[in-house]
Amino acid sequence: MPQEAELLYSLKGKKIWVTGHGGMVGKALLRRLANEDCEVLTATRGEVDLRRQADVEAWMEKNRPHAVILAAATVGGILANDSRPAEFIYDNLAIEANVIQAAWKTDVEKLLFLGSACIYPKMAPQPMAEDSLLTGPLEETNQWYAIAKIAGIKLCQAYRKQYGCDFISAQPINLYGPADNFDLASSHVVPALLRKAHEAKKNGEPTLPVWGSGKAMREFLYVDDLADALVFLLQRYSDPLQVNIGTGEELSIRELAETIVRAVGLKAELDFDTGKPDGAPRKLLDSTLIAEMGWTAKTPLAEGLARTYEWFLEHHKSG
Ligand code: GFB
Repeated sequence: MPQEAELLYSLKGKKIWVTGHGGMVGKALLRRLANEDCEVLTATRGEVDLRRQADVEAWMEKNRPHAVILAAATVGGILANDSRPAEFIYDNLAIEANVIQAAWKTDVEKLLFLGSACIYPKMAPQPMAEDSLLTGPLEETNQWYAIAKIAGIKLCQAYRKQYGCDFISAQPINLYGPADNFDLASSHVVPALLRKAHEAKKNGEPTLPVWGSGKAMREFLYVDDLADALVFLLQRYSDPLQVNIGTGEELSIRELAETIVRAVGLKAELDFDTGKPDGAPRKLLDSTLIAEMGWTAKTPLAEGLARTYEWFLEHHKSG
């Protein structure tokens, strides 16, 4: 294991604004930051709508965070991305532009922007390294979201170049974990299959519906590992290049469905619906850069899935 990169930014005594604190990533960040000697700031959508520039500027002027983690975003699974393109591009562009501009205006010392692995070209060589950004066409189903996330990375680079701001960005591979979105119309594959498997077991159904061919390859990162990586980067990274965060392990959607079926204790056949899109054929990040700085993911998929299912059982009692 490489030696940990040197501490560049201490969080001690700092006010850190976690945007998107109500979401799965934001909640994991609050859990992780509770171990640091810092003050965490949060704001509800009622207090500040991040899509409104005047709201964001007024809130930042008043609260003056030292650091900002930009985890707020309009997100969703493959179908939500494909069917709500305007929301995915507009909301995310507006949120990023407003928060980054206000962070510069209020002299924020450090900002971390959260991108997404879908920024890389559909046919990028696998595993996808940071330098494959903008080398080819995007996957069609989530190009709207990807363009917004690429713009966020470019905003950080531009403010660093023109104004010398210490704004960095990172992109995780597909995430899952407690407080994920379990709504079948907008969720990602892990919560969708956990819920569907749970319901199939409860109703004694002989099959489990799985979208697409099952051949698409994916890599999954447990959200508490992501939060740990983000805090690590906040403290130890200060460069324009966006940093990949993954586990280095991939599996097919079929294998994922089989793992979930076992985790839930369901006895059913998988029923693939090829009328639904597969999306990108393969998404595996090259996470060498962060590994060389001394950070690696800790939670094995089986353990992360078990904890996520536990959370689901606890919070969807009628489910
Ligand atoms: O997780 P998911 O929606 O995101 O889908 P993407 C991953 C794969 O799982 C696709 C299949 O091949 C789906 O067809 N799948 C199988 C299912 N059953 C289901 C199901 O019941 N629900 C869902 N949702 N998928 C998203 C992007 O792409 O990844 C976002 O659209 C974002 O922009 C996110 O980047 C991380 O990996 O295909």
